[in-house]
Amino acid sequence: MRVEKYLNDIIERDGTAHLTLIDPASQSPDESASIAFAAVEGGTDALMIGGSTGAGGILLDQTLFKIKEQVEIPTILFPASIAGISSHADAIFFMSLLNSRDISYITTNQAMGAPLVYKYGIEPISMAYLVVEPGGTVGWIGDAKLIPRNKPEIAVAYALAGKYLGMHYTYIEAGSGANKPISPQMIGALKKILGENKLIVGGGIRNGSTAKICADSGADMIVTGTIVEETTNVTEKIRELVYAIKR
Ligand code: 1GP
Repeated sequence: MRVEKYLNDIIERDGTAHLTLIDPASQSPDESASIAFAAVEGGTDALMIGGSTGAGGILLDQTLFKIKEQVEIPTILFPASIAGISSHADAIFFMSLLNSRDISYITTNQAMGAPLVYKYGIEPISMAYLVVEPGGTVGWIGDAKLIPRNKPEIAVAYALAGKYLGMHYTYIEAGSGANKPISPQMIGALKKILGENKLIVGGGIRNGSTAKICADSGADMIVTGTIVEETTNVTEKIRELVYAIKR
């Protein structure tokens, strides 16, 4: 419970936590470590490590190894499949893509991966994962029956199901690089029914004002990924996002 408690304590203290998503397939392990270092300088709270395509094997291990040489904040795996598991991470978002049509993203990868998580002693953080339109690469790979962005009640139904199944966190996202983030109406409706359970929001958040709208609407954690790959000054960009969402 160490990483989960760390995140929950930050939410308690600051109102909202910021997570930086690093995709090992997008750059070299050394470059990922530089991004991680700069993101920590900017005030990010933890790193999510994963991606929909090619983020496994030696590349994943080396990325984590290099990152952990540079920073001390928690590294949390965000796997697309069993290939996204590494013994070098602190924790894993042990998630089920509840609105997938493909059972492998709902329970099969989880069953195949669970013995590795146990063997490696990685902390599992139980999470319901929901993908909203446009959904991006993860929507396609995960064969998600995309939740319409103007139908909060459908997102609420899935999130309630996840909560009743015992998942502590709900991650709702529009897909990496989405042209629009999750709507404030959907975030608000989700937070209302989740109560103490934590709500993570990501996909298409590129600046402080958008992050603030998500946080003010009820997000407990904000995830940004694409922006750290695009910006020329990671520290400054993360600082802008962190400043906007913390009290
Ligand atoms: C992907 O929601 C995250 O799971 C990050 O999205 O790349 O658009 O920040 P962005």
